[in-house]
Amino acid sequence: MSSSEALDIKLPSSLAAERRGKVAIIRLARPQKRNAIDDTTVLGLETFFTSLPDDIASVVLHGEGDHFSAGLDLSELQERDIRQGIAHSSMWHRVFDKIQFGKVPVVCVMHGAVVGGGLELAAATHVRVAERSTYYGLPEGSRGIYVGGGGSVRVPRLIGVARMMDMMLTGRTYSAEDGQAMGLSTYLTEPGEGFAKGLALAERIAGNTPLTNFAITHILPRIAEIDPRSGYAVESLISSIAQADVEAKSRLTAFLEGRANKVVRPE
Ligand code: 1HE
Repeated sequence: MSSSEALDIKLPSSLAAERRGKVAIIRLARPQKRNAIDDTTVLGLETFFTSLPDDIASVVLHGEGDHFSAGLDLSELQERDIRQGIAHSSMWHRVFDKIQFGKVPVVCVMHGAVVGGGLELAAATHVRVAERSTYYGLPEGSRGIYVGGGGSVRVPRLIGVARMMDMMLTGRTYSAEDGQAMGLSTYLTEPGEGFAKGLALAERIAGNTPLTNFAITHILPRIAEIDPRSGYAVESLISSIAQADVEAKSRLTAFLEGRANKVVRPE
């Protein structure tokens, strides 16, 4: 495993960044407020995800303290009018889009509360790891507000409209195990083991070719949203582009010559 090094990106005190080899790590670092996400933090996330050095190949996002994130910083909500509310929500959309459709794949490691905007943030990443302490909620319904960070778009794609509706209408929360069964996470770990798992996954992802990672994170979700006939056409294009890459050719040759690892059974 690579050792930790500083990452030269200027961030607010609510965020902390480092790098380990080709993996950049970003930590929500405001545990005294349960990593509630204020405007400064959202803009800091934008700075981070748009300033990654070119030799970074994947990211791990995690949170400090007992909770991943308590969502939107509610103390900033009180003074906004409708116009300011729309601008604020649009800002979250812009920033979270830079995560989902950014330079590199992002692995999110979750623990404790993953609620409201915290769940929206996690949903904008590509692979989610949940420690068993994780629980999920969308308390917006009971607070008289509504999700504004892209949750209506991303969360139903993970768990369906009906479950999200239930969470918002009734305040229902889900455990880490339920979330794993429903698709909110795809890895479940014991408490304290999520970061190591997330880092190992990010290192594995960093070993893929950049073109393949681009196809998987930028093209796959778009194909899933278009009509199947157009989807097949886009798939033909991106698969032929990927396989024409020199690195793809050398990897295929390595397999055919018995020098590449085989696909193994799950543990
Ligand atoms: C906060 C926030 C926050 C904590 N904004 N300050 N999100 C929520 O509705 C979740 C609200 N938070 C909670 O339910 C709880 O804080 C937790 C379950 C996450 C953690 O509980 P606990 O007992 O560990 O901490 P605490 O004592 O509730 O909070 C510690 C401090 O963090 C306290 O401040 P202090 O100055 O009194 O110490 C809390 O006020 C503060 N804090 N959560 C501001 N969210 C783009 S739209 C998205 C819309 C949403 O995300 S709505 C969901 C908002």
